[in-house]
Amino acid sequence: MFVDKVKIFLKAGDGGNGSSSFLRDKFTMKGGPDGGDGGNGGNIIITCTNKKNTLIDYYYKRKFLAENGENGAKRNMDGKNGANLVLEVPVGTIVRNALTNEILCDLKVDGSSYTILRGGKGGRGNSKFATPTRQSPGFCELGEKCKEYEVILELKIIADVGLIGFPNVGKSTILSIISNAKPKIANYHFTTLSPNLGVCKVYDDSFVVADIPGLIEGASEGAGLGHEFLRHIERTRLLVNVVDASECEGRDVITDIKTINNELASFSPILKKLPQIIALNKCDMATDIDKKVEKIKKDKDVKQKGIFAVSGATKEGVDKLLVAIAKELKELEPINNENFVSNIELDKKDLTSIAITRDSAGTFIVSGGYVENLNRYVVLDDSESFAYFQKRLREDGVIEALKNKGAKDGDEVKILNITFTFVD
Ligand SMILES: Nc1nc2c(ncn2[C@@H]2O[C@H](COP(=O)(O)OP(=O)(O)OP(=O)(O)O)[C@@H](O)[C@H]2O)c(=O)[nH]1
Ligand SMILES: [Mg+2]
Repeated sequence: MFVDKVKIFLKAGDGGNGSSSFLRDKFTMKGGPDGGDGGNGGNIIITCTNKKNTLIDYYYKRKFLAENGENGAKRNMDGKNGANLVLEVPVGTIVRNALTNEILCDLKVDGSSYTILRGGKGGRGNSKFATPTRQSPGFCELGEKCKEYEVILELKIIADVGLIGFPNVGKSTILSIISNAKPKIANYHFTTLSPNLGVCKVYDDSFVVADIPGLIEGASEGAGLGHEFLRHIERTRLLVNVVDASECEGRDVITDIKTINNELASFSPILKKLPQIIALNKCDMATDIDKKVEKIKKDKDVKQKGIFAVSGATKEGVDKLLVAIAKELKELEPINNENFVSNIELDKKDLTSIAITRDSAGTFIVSGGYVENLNRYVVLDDSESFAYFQKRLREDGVIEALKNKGAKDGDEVKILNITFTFVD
């Protein structure tokens, strides 16, 4: 099955918690703090590869979690870091934030990678908080927790040339002659169900050709299979409009060219602008080829960079078509094969936001990124840690913010899991 668009869930690994412990053994009565640090959580990395050509791996399994960091332990044992999770996608895969649709990265270089989510930092163990004046810290840090995000993976094939046309006109046959590809060829409509790629060699040049499933009238709105695949040719530089010159299925060459062009134009302005070569195929069965070529040439509505009479059956004219494609490509801007990586972070860390609400009993509830972050550093039943918590609330403006919201002496305030009485 060819899968070219999926929505998946990603979560980087949480950081492991630091440990709070003191050395105790039969030789040491009052050993110092020996709680180790938590390990860092694993990152989620997207790597693109030429070895894959569909996103099928992400169709059945939709949730991807990187490993969590292990907690620290006594005897200064640090927790193990969580392993990174590497997701392999085909070259040409665009990753979007599913909430905003913003592009996060567009990987086009085989083997290149992008770290989409970073694992949480491990918390420090209590031994890290020992100072000459504070020899027995009874607190440690919790590991940083990571949130789950939804992203869209979207494959957009990168090829120099796109072969387009009605079903059964011989697109795949032409691809099989001009390139190394071995697409399925048969005498019925919609033989090709997903894009085929082939590499063509003309003397010293080589380029990639994509053959997409047949288009029909209304393809740009979803008729037939076309709609799904039109976007795959948006990244090509040149189109070859393959037409059945034998008109054997009751077709008309000019009508066919125009219908296909209308579909391209209604699908996207990018497709409308792409230069086009016309291949009149099945000329072994066609009559009046020269007249047909002239008719196309004279039609001002048909913009073309050359008309070639060919036969996929006898291979007549195919070489000339190939040379013309190679020549045309030389005139065009080279394909943009560079990765794009946006500076938008999927998991922008929120360490500062403070939200104050009141519940039905009138208790002030303080929440937000600031509070969640503070949670990592505070152990409420440790007096030193609690003193630090109070200091932070004052210095970081939480007390001030509460006053602004109308908190007065004696009001109840809930932050994290503790409820206390507000004293100004
Ligand atoms: N006589 C003749 N038959 C051809 C020629 N080119 C292709 N065919 C035949 O036309 C039929 C369709 O060819 P395909 O290459 O599968 O056509 P397609 O455009 O890829 O079709 P879809 O994938 O269904 O869109 C096959 O039976 C081919 O053998 C040609 O030049 N002359
Ligand atoms: Mg085909």
